Amino acid sequence: MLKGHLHPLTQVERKLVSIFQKLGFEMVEGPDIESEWYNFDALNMPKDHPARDMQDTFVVKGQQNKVLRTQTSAGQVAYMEKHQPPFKIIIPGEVFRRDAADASHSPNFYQIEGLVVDKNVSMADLKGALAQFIKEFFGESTKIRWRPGYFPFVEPGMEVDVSCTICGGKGCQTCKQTGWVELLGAGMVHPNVFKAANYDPEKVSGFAFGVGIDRLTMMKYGISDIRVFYANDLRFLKQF
Ligand code: 2U9
Repeated sequence: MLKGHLHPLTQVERKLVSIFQKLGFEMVEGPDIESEWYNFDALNMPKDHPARDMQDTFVVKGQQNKVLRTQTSAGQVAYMEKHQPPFKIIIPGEVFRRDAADASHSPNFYQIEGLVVDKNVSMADLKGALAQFIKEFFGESTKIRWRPGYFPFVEPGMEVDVSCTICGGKGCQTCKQTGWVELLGAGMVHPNVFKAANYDPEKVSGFAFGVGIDRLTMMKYGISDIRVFYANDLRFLKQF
């Protein structure tokens, strides 16, 4: 009898959730349709922010101020309103952006975002947690490079690169001969985000990160086109 099995993105999502659970994170889920407040304003992206452009976001017809979430952090603000720190949460889920599909873009993709809030959370805590996750997912010998980066909801923000998982850092097509590939974004939660959730930024601090599940899956298995995940071609799916 021919049995079905889990989609590669689901397999990787479950693996990621289990890694973070071992690090003490609790999994939380949020809705696909969010208010503009949770998706943008509360994340320090005011009305004039370029990411809010209708060109980039799917707006839900007939429902005022509702959008398809562009990032799962929308649900994390809602979580903060209902819970008090300390906590460590991850939210996996599908997100939506009005990007034309090509080898590295899809209008719907999967993400996992993490949020840790407590007293005296530091950048060292952030780097420690992400290094543990990266080494468990890609292997102990993976090298990590931390670079400054900008995201409106964190300050300071950073981008994290890993030694190319395809060539091991020697240089290939995937890493454009640099030996490094960009893996994820992270940073210390912006005081304005805490204010939006009615937390006192003088009393609490936190770190957050976001990572594309499609991208991780592509890097782990050497897949060069994101569209294969959504094409339902059994010749591809059966390989997992
Ligand atoms: C709260 C506050 C801040 C989550 C973060 C990123 C940086 C990031 C991208 C990675 C690839 C999205 O899937 S992607 O396109 N995300 O770079 N995400 S910091 O920051 C948060 C989350 C929750 C309350």
